[in-house]
Amino acid sequence: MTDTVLSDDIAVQLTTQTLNHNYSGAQAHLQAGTTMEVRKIAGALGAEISGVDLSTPLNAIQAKEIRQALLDHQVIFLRNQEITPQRFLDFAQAMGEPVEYPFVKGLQDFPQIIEVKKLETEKVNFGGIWHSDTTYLQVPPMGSMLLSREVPPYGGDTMFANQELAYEALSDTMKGLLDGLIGISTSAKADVSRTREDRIRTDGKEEQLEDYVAEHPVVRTHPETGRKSLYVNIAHTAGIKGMTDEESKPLLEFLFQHQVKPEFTCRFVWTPNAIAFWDNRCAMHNPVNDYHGFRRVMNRITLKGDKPF
Ligand SMILES: O=C(O)CCC(=O)C(=O)O
Repeated sequence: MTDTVLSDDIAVQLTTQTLNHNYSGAQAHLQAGTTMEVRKIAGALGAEISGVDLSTPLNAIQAKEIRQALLDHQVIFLRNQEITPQRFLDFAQAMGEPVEYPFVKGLQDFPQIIEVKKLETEKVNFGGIWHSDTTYLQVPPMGSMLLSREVPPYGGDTMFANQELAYEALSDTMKGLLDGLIGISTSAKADVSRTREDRIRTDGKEEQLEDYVAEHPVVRTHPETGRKSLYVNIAHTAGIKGMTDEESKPLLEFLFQHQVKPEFTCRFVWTPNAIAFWDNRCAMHNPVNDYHGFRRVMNRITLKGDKPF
């Protein structure tokens, strides 16, 4: 760590030396006056950021660098952030526009923060299937973030998959076939609905739940980076516009398997007070349900996106 009484120049020098010593080969980025470091955790996607303390407001440089790290790595992680719901919301507001989750009530006084939890007595984990968040909405979220409040002694990792790499790895002929197709997403697919049941029972919104359906391109273009990625997922994509189920099923089944090949993924091992912030426009995620008998509690915020194109 850098001693804060040092001048910025010396502080940056010292921190650089520390980085070179501890993390040779890691991707590091230092800016005068900050000690933020961005370190990849896997070949495909994912980077851990250190040198940021979210218990005080971010300055503009830090906010910009963190946002850039998200675009560069698709999912970013910050550990040791023991912060209040208000500070978590402040961080989310510095990254985008927090919105409410459709099915689950927020915390008292914080409607945009929901609890994602699995109790000791439960067997099903919330969102426990590969997906990009709520693609059944007309305007699906740009990103989502989780802050770990209680973690099991082992297990409960979250996996992520890079959908730009998944698209890139396809043959030109398959890319040509997929470009221009429209996928149909629904909130009612049985496998994912089951993963929400426990939470809806305890924390569900009172208003009548509706099923949502939305149409989005099978290959979407990232509105900030311009890169193309696959935008179907086994949790929500139920068909392809203009195709019979018989026609779309084998194609979708191929894509569902292809898009989560191990070489497109990374895996985050949670510690208490860690944050994961992912970009739903180009990455999918899947929390691993391997910790029956233990409790896992997260706070989650969703960030507003735009209509996929
Ligand atoms: O619990 C997790 O790690 C992820 C949960 C999830 O799928 C979500 O919040 O969208």
